[in-house]
Amino acid sequence: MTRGKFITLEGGEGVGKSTNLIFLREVFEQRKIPVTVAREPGGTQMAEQLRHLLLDTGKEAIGKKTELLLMFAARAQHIKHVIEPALAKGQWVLCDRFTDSTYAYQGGGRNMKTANIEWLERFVQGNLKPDLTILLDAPVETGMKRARKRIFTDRFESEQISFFERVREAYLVLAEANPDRIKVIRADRPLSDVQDAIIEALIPLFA
Ligand code: T5A
Repeated sequence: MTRGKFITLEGGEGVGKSTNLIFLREVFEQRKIPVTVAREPGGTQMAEQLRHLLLDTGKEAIGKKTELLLMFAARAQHIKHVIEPALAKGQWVLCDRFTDSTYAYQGGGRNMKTANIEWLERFVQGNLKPDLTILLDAPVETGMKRARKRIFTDRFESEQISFFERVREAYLVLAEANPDRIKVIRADRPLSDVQDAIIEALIPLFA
């Protein structure tokens, strides 16, 4: 059995990750590629409960360390119960956010030490890394404008613009350091152009 491919979609708020995940699922289904669609934080019953704790604007402030550890706790469940079994069965896994989000949000946004994130990444994931990461990049204001159309604002969306500028910068630094894995696609243009660029980025994996 050939192991499936692991593809992640990344980017700041409102850049179009969920929209393009749906598009990609259709592309795979048309090509008869078996696919599992997932999101982080979340993806299992317990990980979705952790997502709720992480995104809820509750009364008790969540410390930076708690936030980081809960992200990896949810990820450990997700890997064990969804991602690894699907890849082992030959399915492709399409995931809305993964560990690059932790480097961007907890590392860039919250200024947490990269070395701590790297240690947790090794501890939780072993050798697991995405085969391809599509980084949708747009000016912060563009993404926020799109995200604001929604009724609910989660805990992260309540952050200052400067937080999201740091997140964007951290993503671009990651992309520069991992040019083979991370493909940056400009997301501040018509959706059809974004989707053409996504397909182009996928071609090497289809070969
Ligand atoms: N987080 C997550 C961490 O801090 N650390 C971690 O390790 C992880 C895994 C999760 C939050 O958790 C944080 C980051 C996040 O803040 P989420 O809901 O998964 O939250 O992520 P969000 O970024 O908040 O999701 P959004 O729904 O806001 O953004 P999307 O999915 O990027 O955007 P989407 O597809 O919903 O599109 C937004 C709107 O824009 C339109 C869409 O139709 C939609 O209305 N749109 C476009 N309009 C014009 N042109 C285009 N090209 C468009 N593309 C989309």
